[in-house]
Amino acid sequence: DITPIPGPLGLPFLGNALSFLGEETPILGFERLADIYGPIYQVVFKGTRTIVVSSAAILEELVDEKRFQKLPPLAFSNDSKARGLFAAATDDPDWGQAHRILIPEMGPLSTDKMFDDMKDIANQLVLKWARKGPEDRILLTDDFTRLTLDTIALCTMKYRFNSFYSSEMHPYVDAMMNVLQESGSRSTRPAFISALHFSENAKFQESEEILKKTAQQIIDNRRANPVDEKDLLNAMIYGKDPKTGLAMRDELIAAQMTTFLIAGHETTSGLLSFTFMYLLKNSSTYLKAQKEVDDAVGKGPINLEDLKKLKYLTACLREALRLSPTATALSKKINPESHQPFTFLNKTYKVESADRIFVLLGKSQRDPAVYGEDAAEFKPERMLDEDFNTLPDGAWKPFGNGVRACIGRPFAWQEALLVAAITLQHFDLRLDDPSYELRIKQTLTIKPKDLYVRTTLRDGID
Ligand code: MNH
Repeated sequence: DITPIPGPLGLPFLGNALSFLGEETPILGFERLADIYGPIYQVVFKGTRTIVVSSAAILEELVDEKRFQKLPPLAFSNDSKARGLFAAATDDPDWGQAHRILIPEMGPLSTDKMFDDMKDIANQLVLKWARKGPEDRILLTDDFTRLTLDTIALCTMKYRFNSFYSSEMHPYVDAMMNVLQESGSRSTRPAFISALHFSENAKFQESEEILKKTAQQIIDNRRANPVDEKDLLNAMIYGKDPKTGLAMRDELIAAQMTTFLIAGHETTSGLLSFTFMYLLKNSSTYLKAQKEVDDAVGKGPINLEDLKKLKYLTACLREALRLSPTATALSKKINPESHQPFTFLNKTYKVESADRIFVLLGKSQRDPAVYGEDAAEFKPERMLDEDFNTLPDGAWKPFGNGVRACIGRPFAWQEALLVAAITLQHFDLRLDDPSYELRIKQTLTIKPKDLYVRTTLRDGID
């Protein structure tokens, strides 16, 4: 007995695109429809049915890799000569090759070795805030974006953007923002309307060129000045796929670099911004986190071993990523050989192989069935190891799942923990506007909008 999936009526051939046109934060549009139509509903974009899911119980079915797999986003462009890890399909040989070469480079052992470089950039942030002092009104998201961009570039390719030494963002960042913004809009806009956006399209192409050029420059520079370093860039230039014995071609290396620079900084910057936003809006959690850092680290330089002691701060990061998953959604499709329908709340829903399944993590991770009636509140206590490790499978998936899960998770975690700890250790932060209420800014990822803070250097710290 098949239950039909509810949803708004679409206009023929525009599908449901119209209701999203002009929407600055498409993810909130999807969430609003979930409030109306419930934990499973359907919309039609560009002739494809999208089944939008908001419950942890359904996500628990979707993470079963025998039945479902990742459906890559409509990529950054139509240029399909070389797709990076994030955008490639799992059966694309380029994905397999890059995955096998890069997985060991991004594991916990490798990220441990990046600690000193991470600290190098974190100290630049500390120095800037200390020198500028409490008179400076800091747009927190911008400084965290400088930090995460510089960190991913230094740690993985020994390249310095030196973002803290200029007031403008690096042209690369502008180009990237533009590509992200435009691909976000394109994903909900009918193709024939996109085709009419002439100036946007020209700028999009120009931005993509900047991204490619920057990546190729870094590769050329490395070939001209080889370093005896076990970093990601060397792994890509000299590494061989253990399965095929083949090395990666330049074009594919460049695609991976763009992927790493984009995927490796936007999301972590957002995570840090949201974490501080929640800590500052919930002062008891701020004080608790700061005290934990004081007890574990003291006033001296922080080291890698200290991070493992920060159980509460770890829980704060998990809780922030639960409430505000910076990568907002997962895209899935049914495996061709699997014909089992969904069951949910004793109902059966049918999924076709042409359907896109779209999981709203901001909803599924606030599911009252898992987190209770206070699911929307920031309560880091519920994310301490014991409870965290026994959560149901579909309850917390901000890094995706299975073979296509985030390859940068250990990296992001180490960086976020280090930076949160080092700033709490050195500064007292406060909101510039104590009555700040969260608003969301969305490119492909989300960040808190207009989050301004002030910082005061604490006593006895140098
Ligand atoms: Mn990351 C895939 C979230 C940090 C590089 N990342 C994913 C996916 C999610 C995700 C979700 C899976 C998407 C999907 O199923 O379609 N990533 C995050 C979050 C953070 C993050 C929330 C930080 C917080 N990611 C990072 C960092 C890097 C990185 C840091 C690089 C160092 N992520 C990737 C890459 C992929 C990915 C590369 C694609 C992996 C693959 O499919 O093989």
